[in-house]
Amino acid sequence: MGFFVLIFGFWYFYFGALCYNISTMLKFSLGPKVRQPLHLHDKKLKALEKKASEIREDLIEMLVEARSGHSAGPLGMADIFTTLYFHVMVHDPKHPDWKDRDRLVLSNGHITPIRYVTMAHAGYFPKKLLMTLRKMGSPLQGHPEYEWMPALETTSGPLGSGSSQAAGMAYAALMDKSPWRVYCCMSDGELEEGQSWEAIQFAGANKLYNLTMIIDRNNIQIDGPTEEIMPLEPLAAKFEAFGLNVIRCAGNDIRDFVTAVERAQGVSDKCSVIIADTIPGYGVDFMEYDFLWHGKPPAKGKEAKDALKDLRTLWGKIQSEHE
Ligand SMILES: Cc1ncc(C[n+]2csc(CCOP(=O)(O)OP(=O)(O)O)c2C)c(N)n1
Ligand SMILES: [Mg+2]
Repeated sequence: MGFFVLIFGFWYFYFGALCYNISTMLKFSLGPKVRQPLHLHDKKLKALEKKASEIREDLIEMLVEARSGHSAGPLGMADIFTTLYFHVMVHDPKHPDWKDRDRLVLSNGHITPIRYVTMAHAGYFPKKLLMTLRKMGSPLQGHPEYEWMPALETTSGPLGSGSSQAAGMAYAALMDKSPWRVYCCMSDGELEEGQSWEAIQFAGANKLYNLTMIIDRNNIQIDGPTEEIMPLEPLAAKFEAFGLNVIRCAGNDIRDFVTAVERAQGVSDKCSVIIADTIPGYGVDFMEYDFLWHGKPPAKGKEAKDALKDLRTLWGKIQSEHE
């Protein structure tokens, strides 16, 4: 009798453990949920570029509908957000609270429209919700509200604060020996906010190698070019002085950005910062490099049509949006 109880007990636990493992594998081992080498094949590069174009178009349609919101920063960061959500980050839109997900903190909260569109494309929520941007009761507010959508990771808007939150998260992950990484998007104008440098100092001192800061170096802020208002250069040298691993890349070149992330992940004794040289308003000819598009959308009608035409025809390089 005792022998049968022993054999049955053994199989009971063995079978239970097997089922648990299989269900865990099924839940967490597909698609972007697995940490994979980041090497970018041509086919994937083309797919990411196409996705970024679609995202830019949806962004403009959403901003036009909202009649307010930021254009220049979000357009310039579309390639980076697409690459983060569709190639770099380990995450699961169906389980946004999965504890081992990578965290993306958007410190320059005003560019959140690009995050919303990318998240909708990734499957976090239905695309039709995008048309509720900035409306009363919508989870998609002009600056990200964690309370209304926890997948945003934080509430942001006051510049500088996200960098400290991201550094705290990365520090906690190291304390817990957790595998997830933290990405923190910041803007160049934001670096005028002193709190940023407290966070950078903390990240350098604590060798937060699991934190990658990404600076949207588009050279503009609300009132004009950054170098005229509050010069930041030599920016790379400043980060290096705080003990960070500095990488510079072309922010609208997806392959270059992926290489920068690979280099950041290859360093295990320093926090990395990617200074991404982006083009504000990227894709819309009359917006590119112009700080006046920092905080307004194209008007409904001709302006909106022209912007969408530029995006669909790649600045007129192809004759019609259907080619
Ligand atoms: C602490 C704080 N001060 C001021 C602002 C107002 N503000 C919002 S965006 C912005 C300009 C920041 O420059 P940048 O992010 O580089 O602009 P972009 O490149 O996105 O046009 C300012 C001053 C703020 N959100 N938080
Ligand atoms: Mg800027």
